[in-house]
Parts: sequence; structure tokens; C-alpha cells
Amino acid sequence: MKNSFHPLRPEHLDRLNEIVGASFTHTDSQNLSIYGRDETEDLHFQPEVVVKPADEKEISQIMRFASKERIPVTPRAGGTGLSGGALPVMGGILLSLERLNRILEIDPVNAMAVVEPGVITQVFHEEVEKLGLFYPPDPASRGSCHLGGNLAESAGGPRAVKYGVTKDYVCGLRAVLPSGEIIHHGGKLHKDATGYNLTQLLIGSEGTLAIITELTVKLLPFPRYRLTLLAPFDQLEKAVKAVNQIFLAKMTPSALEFMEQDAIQASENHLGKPYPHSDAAVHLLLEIDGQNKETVERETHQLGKILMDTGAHDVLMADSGEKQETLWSLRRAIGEAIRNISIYKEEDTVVPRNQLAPLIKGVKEICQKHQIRSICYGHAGDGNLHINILKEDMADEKWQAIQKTAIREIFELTVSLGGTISGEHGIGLSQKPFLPIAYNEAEISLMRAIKKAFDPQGILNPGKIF
Ligand code: LAC
Ligand code: ZN
Repeated sequence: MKNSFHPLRPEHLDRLNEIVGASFTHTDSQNLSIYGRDETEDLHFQPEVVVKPADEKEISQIMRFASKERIPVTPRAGGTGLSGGALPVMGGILLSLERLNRILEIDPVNAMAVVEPGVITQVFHEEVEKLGLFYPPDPASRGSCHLGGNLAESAGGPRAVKYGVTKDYVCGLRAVLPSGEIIHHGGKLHKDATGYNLTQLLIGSEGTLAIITELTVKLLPFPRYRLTLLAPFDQLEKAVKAVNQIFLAKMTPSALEFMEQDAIQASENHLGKPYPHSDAAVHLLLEIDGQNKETVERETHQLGKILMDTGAHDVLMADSGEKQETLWSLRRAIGEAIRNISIYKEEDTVVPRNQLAPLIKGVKEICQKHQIRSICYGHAGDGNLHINILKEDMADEKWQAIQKTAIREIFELTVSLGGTISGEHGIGLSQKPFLPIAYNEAEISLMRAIKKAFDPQGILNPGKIF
């Protein structure tokens, strides 16, 4: 990758020290190494300095200075991204938002919360739940990812099938532009038809347009009852038929996850915990939630019947928080478990959910043709399939070549099925070469023009998306 920026000079570091203080400016090799990675594959790019500003004012000063000196700045929240969005590929300043970690307000009357971007998603879940409120987006990394990063990627998670993704909850934000100017948009508003929707433009912009410093999100009443079902199938076709039947029966589960055998077994080995029926070809993990116990029980029963009728060889129900957590912890650990097996590449494909069967079948054919091992799992109810291709003992040359062959074929198939190349992980760095499969030249030019309007010098998170 070409870096057109000059290395930082000692006086640059002095100025950063002045803005954020010496204890929050790091140039030691350990920090540079830690902040040079996120959770994307085996990628690593060293920044020249890590800064941890305390607030929006300091971020504004950093950006004003960086734009004057033309220094690249890569913002970072929890560092759990899977497309390399937080990797400082051009060196320069890595700007960590970890100190902006306050929940500023939880407002039950308006059912809104105002939070800083460095709040850990699960911490936020727990705080609103204490007040009987609910913030649904629940990425698998919720124990360590930050709300700011969830916004940057419009993160989803298992509950998206019923409740939607991050973009569906953000009503307003404050942000610092690359120039250092501070902007706001929206607020505690359930409606807003005032001009272009800058909030929605910044959500999913992967830290390339502005640095989000505060967000206002809407909340729902916490669903008091929840039942979880696990259904093993001996054939993919039966599991996918069950998914279709559930929607044809006009049901909306609060989770409908798909895991193939290798995914379950990887997670079992990783956590050292057994999963019921882990020798089944495919599992569906489902949840029904709601405010009324009888309704939740009735719908769960109906769901169980559909699963048995479509060929599940068992339906296990978890009715206590503890049993549910056991099933979910194994599901959430799959990504990490696969990372532990081998160097890998992950494709975050998404198709209309009735196209899931042709997608999985096609992926397996492509992988067989190229003799590569893939492990698939994901959010069946959203048509969002995480496809992990493993390097294992594959020769380096072949590994390099699969970007041009197998991965490209997988994305072409996805788009031909009416889908796109990322559902919830973003384009970032790792999927950048494939963007033209999803969008034509006119569409990409428009996106580039938006980038230019926000960041004419191209200093904010350079090297991403395009
Ligand atoms: C998951 C992450 C990888 O669904 O999106 O586990
Ligand atoms: Zn996912």
C-alpha cells in the first residue's frame, strides 16, 4: 500500500503531548504493537503514536493540528473489528476513544440514552437493563466492543432478525470533522426530517468521515420473558427449510442462528465445553422473547413444532438464564475459535434470507473446486452468513491467489443472489478490493465525493473502503 504521508517529527509529538498530556501519548513498542492490530485476520500495521484524548475538545484540537500538518489519523474504539477498519495502515496517529467511556444519561421518559463512543456495549446493556430498558444490538464481541465502533460499522448481531441493527437505534450524534470542526445532528427525536440525515451517513462510514464523540440511542422496554431453542439437523436443506417455514408462519424469533458442524466443534474445542448433539451437520439456535409469559411459551411451542416437522432430530429448550448463557457463549465464541485454528479470511456475506440455501450450496461448491476448507455460521434469519476460509497448511502462494479466485467467486455469487459483500463487518481494508463487485463506478464515485466533502485532504482513516 502506498503511503503518501511524511513520518511524524519530534515537534509533532511535542504538540500531541501538549494537547492530551504525556501520560496519554504513547510511542513505546508495546503500545504501538497492541494498537497496530484489531481482530481482523493476522493483519498488523504499526502507528507512529497512540493518543488517548479525554474529550471532544481534545479530539478537535488533534484534528485541527493533524489537518494543518497533514498527518493521517486512524480512530479506534474497542478494536474488535473484522474488516481492518481500525488498522493504522498509513502509520501516523492512532486515536483511541477508550477514555470517552461515560454513559451521560439514561432517560426513561423519552426512552433514549446519551453515551460516549468508548462505552463497552455489554456494560451499556447491563446499565439500561437495570432500569427495565433494552438496547437490542448485540454483536458477538459485546463484552469488549465499544458503542462507537458499533456505529462505525453499523454492527448487528443475533437479535437483528427481530430488532434491527445499530443504525436502527441511533437518533443523533456529535462528531469532529477532519478539520477539527464539531458537528451535531439529530437528538432525542423519534422523528427528524430536517435536511440530509448526517447521523445515518456517519453510521457505517467506518471512521472515514468524522470521529463520533457522542451518540443518542433509542431504547425499548426490556422483554421480560425469553426462551431459547437448539435444533440439530442432519441436512442443511432441512435446516434452511425450517428457517423459511418459520417466516411463512408469520413468526419473528428474536434470534435465528445457523451453525455448521465444524463451527460448533471449533467452539467446543476452544472453550472446552460440550455442546449437545455437536455431531449434527447443522444447528439452528433460536430465541423467542416478549412481555407476556404465556405468549412466549405458546410461540416457542409453535416454533418447536415447525422445527420437528421440518426434520430436526431433537429440539432442546433452555428456559433458565444459565442454560441460555451456556448455549450463547458457545455461539459467540465461534469467531474466536476459528481464529485459533489457523490463519483465515472471513466473508460477511448477506443475501435475502430465502437465498441462504443456494448461497451455502454455492460456497461449498466453490470451496470444493479450489480445495479449500470453509467453516460457515451466522445469522440465518437475516440471510447473513459468515464464511471463514482456513489457510491451515495451504502454501503461501495459493493462499495469496484465493483472493483473486475463490473469494471473488463467493462474492460474485452473493451479489448474483441479490445480496451484498458485507452485512455487519464493513469493507474496511480486507474487503476493499471487492467493493466494485457490489457497486458500479457511478455509485463508488458518489461515495468518494462524500468522502472528499468531509475529508478533502484524506487524512482520516486513509486506505479504507476505496
Ligand atoms: C458473529 C460475528 C463474527 O456473528 O459477527 O459471531
Ligand atoms: Zn455476526
